[in-house]
Amino acid sequence: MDPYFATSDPCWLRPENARALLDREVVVRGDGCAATVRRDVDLLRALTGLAPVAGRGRVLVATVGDLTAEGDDDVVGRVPEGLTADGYAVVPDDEGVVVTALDERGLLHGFYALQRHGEQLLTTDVPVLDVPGNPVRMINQWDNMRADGPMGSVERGYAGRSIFYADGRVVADRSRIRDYARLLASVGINALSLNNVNVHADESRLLTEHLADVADLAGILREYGIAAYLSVNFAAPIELGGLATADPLAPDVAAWWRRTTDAVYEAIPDFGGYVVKADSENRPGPFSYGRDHADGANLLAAALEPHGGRVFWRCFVYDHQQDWRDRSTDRARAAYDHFMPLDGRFADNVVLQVKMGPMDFQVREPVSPLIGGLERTNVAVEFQVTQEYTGHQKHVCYLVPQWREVLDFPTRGDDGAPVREIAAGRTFARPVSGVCAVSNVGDDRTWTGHPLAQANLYGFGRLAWDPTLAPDVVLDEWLALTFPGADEVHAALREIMAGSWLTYERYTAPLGVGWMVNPGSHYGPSVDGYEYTAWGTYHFADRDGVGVDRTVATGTGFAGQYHEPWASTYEDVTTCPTELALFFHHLPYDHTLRTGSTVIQHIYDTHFVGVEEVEAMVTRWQGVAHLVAAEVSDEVSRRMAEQLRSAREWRDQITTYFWRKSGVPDAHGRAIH
Ligand code: GCW
Repeated sequence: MDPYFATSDPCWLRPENARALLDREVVVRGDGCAATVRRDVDLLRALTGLAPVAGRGRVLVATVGDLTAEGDDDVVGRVPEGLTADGYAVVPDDEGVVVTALDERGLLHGFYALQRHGEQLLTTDVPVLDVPGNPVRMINQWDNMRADGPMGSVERGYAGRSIFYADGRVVADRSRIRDYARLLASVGINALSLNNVNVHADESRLLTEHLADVADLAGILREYGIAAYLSVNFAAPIELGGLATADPLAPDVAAWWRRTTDAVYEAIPDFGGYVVKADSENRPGPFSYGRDHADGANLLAAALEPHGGRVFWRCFVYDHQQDWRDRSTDRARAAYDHFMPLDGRFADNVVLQVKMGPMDFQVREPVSPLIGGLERTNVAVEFQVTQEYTGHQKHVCYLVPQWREVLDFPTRGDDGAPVREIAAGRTFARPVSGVCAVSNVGDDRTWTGHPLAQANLYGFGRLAWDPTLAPDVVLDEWLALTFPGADEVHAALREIMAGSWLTYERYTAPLGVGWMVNPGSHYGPSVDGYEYTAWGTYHFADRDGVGVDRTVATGTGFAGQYHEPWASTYEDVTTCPTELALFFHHLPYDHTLRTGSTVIQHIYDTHFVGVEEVEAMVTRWQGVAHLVAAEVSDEVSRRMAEQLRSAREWRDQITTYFWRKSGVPDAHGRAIH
């Protein structure tokens, strides 16, 4: 029998959560994802010893097609309108409930919903419909095949080594991968890219030499309704094919991609497609051949098109060899400047994958203007679940509120479409749009290093499925599933986690200016760490003020990339949201913000308050730690101690730096060094 989280924490899929389901007779029809449901039911019964209890009723799991064929017209007639691919309905009948869907993936999602919502959903007296808000719900692994490269086993991974690869090959024991697929499917993820977007020589060969292993991984994912993707090297025709060029317009290059892709589909008929990072941070791309990114993306799209595959082409393209003395170049502008002129030139199976902000997953950024700019191109918004700039999974930082804010932002201004509508492809009919996120898991027993960081993976999946879910609702779901029945723990963790993103923002880089982290690791404070580097991530603090002038009038002009009213709102310091004040403006320390506080006093206040909030978190946690299993609580306690140390270090370095620069003392006379 397959293992069920044999070597790891089951996260939110604790077998006891299935009790209400297992108390009932479960009848599953079908042999695709339905077979997975049947097997998981058997596994859960074996693990829990729970058998159907007389009088509790039965749960029938079957597609609409199946029900129709069996003559269950009454049930089919009561399926609410609006069922779509991957979605499900739960319809009460005389014997209990029927979980139904157009396809077997939908059955799988319904099955996990019955574990998530238990008795409440199983006893519904009205038919319930739940369909995904985004067609594409993708996770990107940044996993490397070897651990000895500069970025280790998982680039920006904070939870141990890759669960997919070791020593240059796909791991032999794939039970952990199956458990991961189960976790992802349980929150509705339907696509997974299997390797780092920085494709090194080993991973490049996943496409060719390791294809049998990839097919095996794709087979596991298929059982869970997840399509496999590979990140590919744009220069693969040279690297793997021995060609002299990777020029997207060269016929032999196109032929190589076609042949190679045909072979992939022969091995994996439902392969998802490619993810590409090109002309970005030393990755090869079309620029080397004097071509643009539409030429590059369409090359791969043409190879994938006959098979129904897609290219996720990343827009994280900027000059990472900037001269810090050059004030005319602004990294924030780069994605829009590169890709907006190409809108309309991409093939139908190209999806532009745009990071949520114009810079790089900072704790606070405005929404990328490219998301609202593109009108004739599929868009997927990229989020980062791994906590690269948000505390390396040593700090508690529940990111769902940040993502929800991005998804809600009415970036197109007057036509009102929020990012979530754009990502869902509802504006301008873009059928393969959606959301992607960089994974935060590794082979750590808890999957995510910090046990509480599991909430971010859970939350991303839930928001990808339903981008209108409230962050607190998602948090409550996660708490209930992860710490079943522990009300006091829920109350404490709710307080600790709900506002933890804003707390993190308070004690780190102020007012949207970003970075101020140690170069390379991106952990811990170093105010000038990136100030004189080539990365384009500056704060420009001097004795008079701080911030980046991105206005059209006097700065880099970035504010002008937005639709109205945002262009004017950001341009004008009196209307620019306070939390983005230094992202858009270089302000004197004595400038009065919209909050009534001066810039310098705001910096002091938020940093002192941020640390006080972490102190309160620690105290709150200490009150309930004994109610949680020791292996989890020790891990949380250890990491919280580090969070507190680090937050104090941030506070002290930031306040001291700005006091020394400005000479302005703290109005409240607190200790600055
Ligand atoms: O945030 C930066 C990271 C890189 C990463 C890059 C990207 C995979 O520091 O490690 O590379 O973004 O998104 O491509």
